Amino acid sequence: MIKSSDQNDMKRAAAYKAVEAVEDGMVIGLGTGSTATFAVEALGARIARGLQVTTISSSERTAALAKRLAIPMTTFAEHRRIDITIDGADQLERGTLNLVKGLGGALLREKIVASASRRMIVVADETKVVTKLGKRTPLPVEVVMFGWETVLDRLSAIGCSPRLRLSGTKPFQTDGGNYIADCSIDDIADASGLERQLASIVGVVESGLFVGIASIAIVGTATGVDILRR
Ligand code: A5P
Repeated sequence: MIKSSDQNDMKRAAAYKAVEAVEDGMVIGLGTGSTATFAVEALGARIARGLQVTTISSSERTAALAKRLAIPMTTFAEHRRIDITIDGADQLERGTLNLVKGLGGALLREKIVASASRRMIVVADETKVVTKLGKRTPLPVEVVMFGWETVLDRLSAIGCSPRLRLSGTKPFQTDGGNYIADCSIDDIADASGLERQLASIVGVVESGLFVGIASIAIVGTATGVDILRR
């Protein structure tokens, strides 16, 4: 069992290493979650020392943090392309760098930001690395609010076991005002196939499967950081 303080040290080490790749003049995509937060803080510290960049956040939560840290922010209206996005993951598949993301609920904006990026650097502690995507965490699927019950039926029909995410007694709502179905899947044998299948269900907005998007992963371990490539 890894202590949470050790896990935080690993997340911090990975995030700090990733921020070393940021250079003057870049547009940076800011991820969401505890590991991405370490990266935002490290970026804020570099900006305070004179680094000149601007950023696009993948959630309202991250945007609020960036604002607090006086990190410059822009929008896709001003910058269509992002140079580097630094974001965490719930599962990171060794070899392919395919990911499961979205436990923090920001998967749609995270995927838009990552997909618009020349490079996505995944930052994670070693507990996130898996040999095959699947049962370590549920696969979050963002669905529209209208008719969500029927969308969850369709998710069941393709072999996912969906559960509507709650916040207290009410459905959890994303920044985009949608719901999330957390799908239990034991073994994701064909991530691209599953992603296509999910996208074909009317009412599914996006899934937390990131296939072929991550360029590199920086993984914090008990002894330092490992760099994983595809
Ligand atoms: C947010 O929606 C998620 O995709 C996070 O990036 C992911 O859950 C990893 O979060 P932690 O770094 O907090 O584990």
